[in-house]
Amino acid sequence: MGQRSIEQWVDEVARQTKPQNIHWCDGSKAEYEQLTATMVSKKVALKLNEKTFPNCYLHRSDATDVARTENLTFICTRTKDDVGPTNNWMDPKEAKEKVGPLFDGSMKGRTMYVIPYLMGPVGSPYSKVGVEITDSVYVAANMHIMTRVGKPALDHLAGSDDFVPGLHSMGDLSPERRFILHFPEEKLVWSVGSGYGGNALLGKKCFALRIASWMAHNEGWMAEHMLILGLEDPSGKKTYMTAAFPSASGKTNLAMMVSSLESEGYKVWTVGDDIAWLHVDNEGQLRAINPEAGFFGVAPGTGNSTNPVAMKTIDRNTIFTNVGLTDKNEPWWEGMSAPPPGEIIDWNGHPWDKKAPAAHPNSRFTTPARQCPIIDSEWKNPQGVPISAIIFGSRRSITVPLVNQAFNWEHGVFMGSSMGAETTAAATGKIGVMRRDPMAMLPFCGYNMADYFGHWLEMGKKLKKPPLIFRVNWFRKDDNGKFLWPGFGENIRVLKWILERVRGGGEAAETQIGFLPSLNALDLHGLDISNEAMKTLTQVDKDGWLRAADGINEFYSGFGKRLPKELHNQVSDLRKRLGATH
Ligand code: GTP
Ligand code: SPV
Ligand code: MN
Repeated sequence: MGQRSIEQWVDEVARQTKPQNIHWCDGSKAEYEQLTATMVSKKVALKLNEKTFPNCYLHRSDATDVARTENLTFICTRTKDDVGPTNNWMDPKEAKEKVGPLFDGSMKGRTMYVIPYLMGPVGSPYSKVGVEITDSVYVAANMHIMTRVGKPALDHLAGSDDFVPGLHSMGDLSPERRFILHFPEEKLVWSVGSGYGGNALLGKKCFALRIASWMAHNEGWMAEHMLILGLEDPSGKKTYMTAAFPSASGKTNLAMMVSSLESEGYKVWTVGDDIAWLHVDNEGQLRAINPEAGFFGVAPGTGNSTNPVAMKTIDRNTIFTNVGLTDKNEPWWEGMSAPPPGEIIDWNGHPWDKKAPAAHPNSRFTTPARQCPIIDSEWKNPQGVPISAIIFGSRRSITVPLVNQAFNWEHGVFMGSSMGAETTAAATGKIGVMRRDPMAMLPFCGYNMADYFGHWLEMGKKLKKPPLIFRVNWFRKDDNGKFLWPGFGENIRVLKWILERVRGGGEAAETQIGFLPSLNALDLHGLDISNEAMKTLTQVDKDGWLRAADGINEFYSGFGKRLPKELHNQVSDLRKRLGATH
């Protein structure tokens, strides 16, 4: 944005949106209490059981506003080609003419919250400031948890006007008048007509991924949809890894995993669960910071058997969105526990009839990262943590093995760029549909993905010792549709092999698709899994990969001449290795 001060921008927005009053957020505890009290008095949220879930709230969003809306999300650049075939595009001038009027008087009778926030650790050269203006008290409260609000942001600005403005208004919540617009050329976000998660908490996907990926491309760093974890080995040494999985595909769970090999000394520590900002330091080492301060995690499937760490994180100071409610005034969702006795109110606020889930499949918790019992000691390190491995993963019921190591950086970029993924409830639309989701960034890359692939290739050249790249798949199914791999805490067995590979060990077979663990290379000690299942999980499905290569070629062809030639070469090399004859 041009060098406008926060005050000037706020004045301008207030003149247009006409709020009843303006609240400048300072990020204090007293302010958070005021926000939650307002949520309750305005019936935006219910207070949950103070004994068992102290300082926790339940918010029910509009029933048509429960997930990100990718079809209503646009990147607005002067040149259409700059957003590429995978993004929706609007001309910036037309976008402002069309959507601007939706903000006219949109805050009448409402409070306008001005939220200066810092993305990234305090004192980090990699952190950046955003300012969100919103008329939603729920958004303001969530931003308190997800980002560092107030002083940390103003201190970081140190009088400069270098902030990313994000204007958000609830509008009338009609999907016909819902737009999530990004203007990367002026680092500006406009969002209207949705109060939900990634559509409305503008620091998250809008700034920290879409706008940040554009900035990162220009400035030589990376903004990725990745968790960050530290894997402790028996000697106590930690090795840091990042992993990119699409929405609702296992990042939070992997980042907070309770290792089933803890008695052998392997333990996971959490640095971040959704977004990583990656920079090359002066020594040519890749380093990652978590720009966020909280977790906006998927509730369903989170329980003491799958993710006990998350359960301990969210038992206080947490906002729940679209989960069920028990007669003890506690939150409940599918996969948390057996349904408790007594009446349950579903996410719509009606008595649960058990015909549909009590919690929306994309119901969420918003919780402070500092409450995570295994938060890593380095999670606020201004320099970030050094990254030794990058993992790509997605839901693939067929073809893709449990784990597979790329031959080298370029092959790894190919693996990431061509990743297929089955869709989830995190975005509106059909669930379980296979699509290409490069680096899990399909909905989040703020520019032409061909250029993004080129940027990945360039970044590899700047690294003295590029992290090893892996592809994992916890979601392979058998003929009866059952998962072949137990997942969750057992995923440590795969991380252990990855660690061994990073250290130059770990037995592997060189195959057509990369290095696969040899039959005895994975530590399966104490795990009840059949040899047959393990075989399926670690072998190359030649026909499946030949079909995949066709799909990848088709996907790549959409980018025309802009696609880096290295990637074309990678698909034809893969086809050759698989013995393709045409
Ligand atoms: P976003 O917050 O949308 O970016 O999602 P995420 O990638 O953090 O996904 P999350 O860890 O919240 O997992 C989403 C769903 O997948 C939950 O219902 C989990 O229970 C389930 N899940 C996570 N890990 C595994 C696994 O290893 N195996 C199986 N079968 N399911 C898993
Ligand atoms: C995702 O969809 O990947 C999320 C949730 O992490 S949201 O913030 O809604 O984008
Ligand atoms: Mn996500």
